[in-house]
Amino acid sequence: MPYRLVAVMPHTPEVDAIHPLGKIPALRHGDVTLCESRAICLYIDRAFDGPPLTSADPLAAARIEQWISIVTTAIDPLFLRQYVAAYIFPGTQDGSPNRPVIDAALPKMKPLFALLDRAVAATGHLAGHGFTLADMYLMPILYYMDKMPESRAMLRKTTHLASYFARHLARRSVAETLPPAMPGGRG
Ligand SMILES: N[C@@H](CCC(=O)N[C@@H](CS)C(=O)NCC(=O)O)C(=O)O
Repeated sequence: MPYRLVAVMPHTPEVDAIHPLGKIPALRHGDVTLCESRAICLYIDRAFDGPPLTSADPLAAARIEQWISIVTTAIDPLFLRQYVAAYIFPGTQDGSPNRPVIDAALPKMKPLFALLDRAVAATGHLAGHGFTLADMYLMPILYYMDKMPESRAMLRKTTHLASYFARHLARRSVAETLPPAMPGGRG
């Protein structure tokens, strides 16, 4: 769907007006306001025509939700909020990457890379045989993994996951939603 991205920080008045905790993303569509990414995706999926992001089949839909939940509760907190954050919001005096935080994350990330590698090995997707919302939750995380040195090496070693990432990165919808360059010249 066509959209207009308004780049605002969390806890600014525009965001606070929509999200009770001041978090992004937040959506405006006419008079509708919504927050929380899963709720926003549900609305977009059901309110507009186009290929479904999830499935009408109960078990297929549950498998998609299962992987969204694993990505949001196990992968995202470690990969993004601990590891990537230690590079881009390091909290160090000179702004250099926070090595203790990075070094603590790496051994915990390794088995999760292996888990994801196994998950996509059979069909090239996280759930079922097509590109779904579960893959849409994972792709942005892999995008950042490919930008940082240790995670890039881990990603390249997981052959199924690496080819999954390369294949889906070429999708038009992924290319059109790549984030702006990161601070420090990464990406
Ligand atoms: N469960 C939320 C998480 C959103 C979230 O954590 N957003 C971050 C930026 S990626 C944020 O706004 N952080 C500010 C804060 O937590 O105070 C969702 O899925 O939308």
